[in-house]
Amino acid sequence: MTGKLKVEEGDRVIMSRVILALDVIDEKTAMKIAEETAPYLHAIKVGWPLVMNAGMDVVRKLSQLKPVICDFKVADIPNTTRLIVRGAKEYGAYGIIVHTFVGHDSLEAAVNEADDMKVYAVTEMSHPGALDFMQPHTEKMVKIAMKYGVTGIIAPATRPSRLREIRKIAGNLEILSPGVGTQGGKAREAIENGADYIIVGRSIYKEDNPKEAAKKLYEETKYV
Ligand code: OMP
Repeated sequence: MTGKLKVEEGDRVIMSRVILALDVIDEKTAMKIAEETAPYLHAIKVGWPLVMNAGMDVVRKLSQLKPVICDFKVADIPNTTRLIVRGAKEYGAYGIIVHTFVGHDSLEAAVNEADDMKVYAVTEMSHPGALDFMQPHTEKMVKIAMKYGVTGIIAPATRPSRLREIRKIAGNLEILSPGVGTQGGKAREAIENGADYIIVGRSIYKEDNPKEAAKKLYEETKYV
């Protein structure tokens, strides 16, 4: 995504750069936070913490509010990858996150099975441990993700200079950037350095007023 976003028509928010990482474990809480924050979100990301407690039906329920990205960080052989991607699709997911380091055949299996569901490939994670094994291979992973036709990649808001480097090689791929807030990254800085969307969890759902927190992040990034 480039340039200015079309943002509001009257009171209705049309587009946002904020993806909520809904890592709460209780379904009722999850639905409440999702309902409150939805007007300020581009999508909702759910992962193992919520799905293990609420079951996959929560993907369907949340999809009534916003597109849902299943963060299953799939890292497996092509056949298992296909089965997981198919499962997410059957529950109405909008997108799925897979690992890139597993290589070309698993990535290809994910993209083929996903069909019109979006595939996002992890190329560099936001935590310090990503420097141990991942970062030395980021560039190669971005290139292979592009080659196999993913919709977007995951790259760290905690390292804006890396985001800038990754954007240079990622062309028009969407960049989803986690690590904003609690992990130390800054929303606007991430967008200014090449991210299209920020992924934010605790700095929204752990706030006293998640709606206000989401709105603030939305406002902060909407014209970047
Ligand atoms: P907060 O740190 O609470 O904002 O949560 C960040 C969310 O993004 C969590 O759901 C993480 O699992 C996820 N995430 C990262 O924090 N770092 C990454 O490198 C990749 C992800 C991800 O794939 O979403």
